[in-house]
Amino acid sequence: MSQADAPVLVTGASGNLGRVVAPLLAGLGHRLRLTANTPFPGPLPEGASFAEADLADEAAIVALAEGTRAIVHLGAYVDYGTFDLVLGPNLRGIHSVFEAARRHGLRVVNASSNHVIGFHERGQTLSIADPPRPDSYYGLSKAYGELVARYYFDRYGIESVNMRIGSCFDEPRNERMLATWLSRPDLARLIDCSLRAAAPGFAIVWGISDNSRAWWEGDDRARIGWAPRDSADAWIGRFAEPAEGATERFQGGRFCDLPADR
Ligand code: 15L
Repeated sequence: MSQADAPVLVTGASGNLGRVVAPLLAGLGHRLRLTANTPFPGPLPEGASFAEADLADEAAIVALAEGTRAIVHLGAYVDYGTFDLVLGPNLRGIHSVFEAARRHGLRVVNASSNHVIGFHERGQTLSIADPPRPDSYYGLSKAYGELVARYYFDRYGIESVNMRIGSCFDEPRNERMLATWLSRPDLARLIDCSLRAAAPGFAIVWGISDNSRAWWEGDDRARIGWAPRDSADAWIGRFAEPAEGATERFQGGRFCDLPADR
């Protein structure tokens, strides 16, 4: 089997993003080796295999990555929560993934999040040069993930595309998502471009569709040749105007309005 025919390892395959994106990636011609800590919901995409594993189990992730050509890392604890909730899947998990990438010489396409910058106020337009302002332990864990990616590139030359995903749902659900929405096909194409790019180096890309209300611009998308095709603009005017409160003040939305963990 040539390197080009080798599968791509996808973590978090049974999660909210993984279960939707896996069939889209298969449709774009990628052979997939799926993994998650719960069974894949439904039939596997064409040509895919599935193995259950815990992201905190480094040896298992290293073994699963053997013979693959890249890792698409979608697995995580993905909500507001305590340090203990993110410790295994997110903090140990990102370490397992980058160690697997280093051991096998693989590129990583890493699902980061807008919650890395959630405590920036709305109305400011950010670029990836702006400092992180995480809004939760989840956001902190994603900021750590980006730093791990940076470190593994500088020290070991492991390339990665770090997708700061906004709100990836079937359609925008509220006023905030007019700025933050990412369509699922745009996410699949972003991953596809990240896998095919000749030399991404260390890249950060805002994971949002072509939304005229976006707060985020200035990233590394040109280096991977990605441009979104969808837009939240068709939903403008469909949601009630926001009320006052932290949820409406900060870019991270409801994560900024929740009580402190401790
Ligand atoms: C995320 O990172 C979460 O995984 C998702 O559930 C949403 O909250 C999304 O961000 C968002 O900010 O809308």
